[in-house]
Amino acid sequence: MTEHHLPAPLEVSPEAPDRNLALELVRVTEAGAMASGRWVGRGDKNGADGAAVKAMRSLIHTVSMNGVVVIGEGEKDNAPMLYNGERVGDGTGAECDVAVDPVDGTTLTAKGMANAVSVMAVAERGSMFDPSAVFYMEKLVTGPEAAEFVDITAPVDVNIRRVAKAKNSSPEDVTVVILDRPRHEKIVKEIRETGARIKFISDGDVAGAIMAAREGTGVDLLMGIGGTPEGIIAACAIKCLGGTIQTRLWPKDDAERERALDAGHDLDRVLSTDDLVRGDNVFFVATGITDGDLLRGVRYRAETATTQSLVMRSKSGTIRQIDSTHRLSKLRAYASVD
Ligand code: VTB
Ligand code: MG
Ligand code: MG
Repeated sequence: MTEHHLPAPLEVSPEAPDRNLALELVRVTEAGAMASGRWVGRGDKNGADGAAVKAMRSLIHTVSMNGVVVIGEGEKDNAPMLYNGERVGDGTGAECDVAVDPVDGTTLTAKGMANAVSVMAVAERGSMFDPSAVFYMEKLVTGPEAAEFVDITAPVDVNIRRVAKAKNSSPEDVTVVILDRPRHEKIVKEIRETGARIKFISDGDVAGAIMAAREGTGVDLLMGIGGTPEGIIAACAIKCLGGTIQTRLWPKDDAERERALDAGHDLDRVLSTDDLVRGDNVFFVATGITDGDLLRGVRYRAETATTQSLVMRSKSGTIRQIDSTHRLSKLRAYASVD
């Protein structure tokens, strides 16, 4: 192969977040997972969340970035720290938007159920959608194979048939992941009528979205209504994985609808991957808390804890799965329950 057959080098502006950032960020979600992992099955979701927030916060300030939390705790989980507007990182480099969900799946953690993860995403400053107006959004996620054929405004059966066709299969071969909620009664019926299979999750639609976008998980589509912050974090993952996320804000009542309209939101507008996170300088990291479809959960031994993480960067499209062994004696600060 001659030299000009090689891909052109990626253009990275000197102000853009450094590529090594991804590997720095993973320490933060590892810390969150190791801390909340001690709370697995203890029936205390706030305890699990608080432990993750505390651990992440103690490390996030050592990361080489000049970050502002735009999606944090606070509103939703009443967590005391990692609030929106908080500055995080060591203050070096270009300003960036930071999204954190110290535990996506606090109930999953409290009950020792599958797929609880500690997640974080970083992108250029001003690139993430502001999730504060409407708590929920309607979501549709699929991977690269079917991405260009789906349309959240089309009927459910149309999307399922199109995904099936894109994958040279039939609707019966398609598996849809959806949060198990009464609000999904109608969509569940419509999915079943196509013959498609359903994987219900009780929480954690960031993991659900990644399952839908990633090859080899046995899941082809995510549908249904979940949290807006989780939609933006999922969009960061999709930016790295390929595929698409299409969403629409879904006000839970008239008061929220009015507030959103007053704030200038167009509730019919389809917000897709690029609306939820602009640009191509997106970093996404997740560490498993409990064992799940994507990641193994934290394991503790006498001297060590092991974690498994997903580390991705949109610019290069590299997906890393990182298994780490941590020396507990050196990490007591965030590896114990108290
Ligand atoms: C959603 C989903 C999250 O909580 O926000 C859900 O996006 C809350 O749904 O992944 P309900 O209000 O219906 O309980 C999660 O499942 C976990 O934070
Ligand atoms: Mg959370
Ligand atoms: Mg969450």
